[in-house]
Amino acid sequence: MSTPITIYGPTFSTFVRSVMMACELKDIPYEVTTEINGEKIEFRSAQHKALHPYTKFPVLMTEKGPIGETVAILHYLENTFGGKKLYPTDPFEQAQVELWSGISGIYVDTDIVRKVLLEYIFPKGENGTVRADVVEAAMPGVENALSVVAEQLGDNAYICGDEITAADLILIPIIDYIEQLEVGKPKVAAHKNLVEYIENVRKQDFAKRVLTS
Ligand SMILES: N[C@@H](CCC(=O)N[C@@H](CS)C(=O)NCC(=O)O)C(=O)O
Repeated sequence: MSTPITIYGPTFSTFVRSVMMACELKDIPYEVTTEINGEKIEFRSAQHKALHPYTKFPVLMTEKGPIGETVAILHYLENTFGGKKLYPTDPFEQAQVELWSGISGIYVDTDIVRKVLLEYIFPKGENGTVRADVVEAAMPGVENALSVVAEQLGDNAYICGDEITAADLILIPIIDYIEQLEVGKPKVAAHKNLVEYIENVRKQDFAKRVLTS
C-alpha cells in the first residue's frame, strides 16, 4: 500500500469529512491527524496559522506544502489522483458543481453548522447548556437551507444529477449531522427527497467509513 496522504484536522469536522469521503471514493490511502511530523499542532496556534492563514481545517499536507480550503483540496485530489471523478468535464456542468459546492460550503454551512450544530457541540448557555433561544432563532435559516437543497435535488440521486460530485461531498456531512439532531430531524423529514438522499448515501461504503468515525 502506498504512503497515506495526511489530512490535518479532527474527524468530527464536516469539511474534514468531505475530504475523507473524496479519498474513500478515489481509493486514496489517508490519515486524519492533528500531529504533523510527530508534533501536535494546536488549533489556532502559530503553527496552525502557518498551515492555513485563517487557522481553519482541513489542511492537506503535500510534498510541495500545505493546501487549505476544502474546494482547493478537492480539486487537487481530482487533478492528482485517479479513481472516481468528482467534477464533470463539461464546463456548464462543472460550473454547477462549483455553484453547489459554494452554496453548501458557505450558506448551508452558515445556517446549519455555524448557527445550530456548533451550539450543540460547544454549548454556550449557563452551565454548558444549549441555548434554546439561539437554536429557535436559527430554525428559519435551517428550514430555508433545507428547502433550497431539496428543490435543487428534485428527483435526482445527487445534488447535481445522477452522479455523485464534489458538491455532494460538502453537503453530505451537514445533512447527516442535522438529520440526527432532535430539532433537525423533522425539518429534514419535511423533504422526502432529502431523506432518501441521505439514506442512500449512508448505505454506501465511502460514507459509512466516514460519517460514523
Ligand atoms: N472555507 C473553509 C471552511 C473550513 C472551516 O470553517 N472549518 C471549520 C471546521 S468544520 C474550522 O476550521 N473551525 C475552526 C475554527 O473556525 O476555528 C473550507 O472550505 O475548508
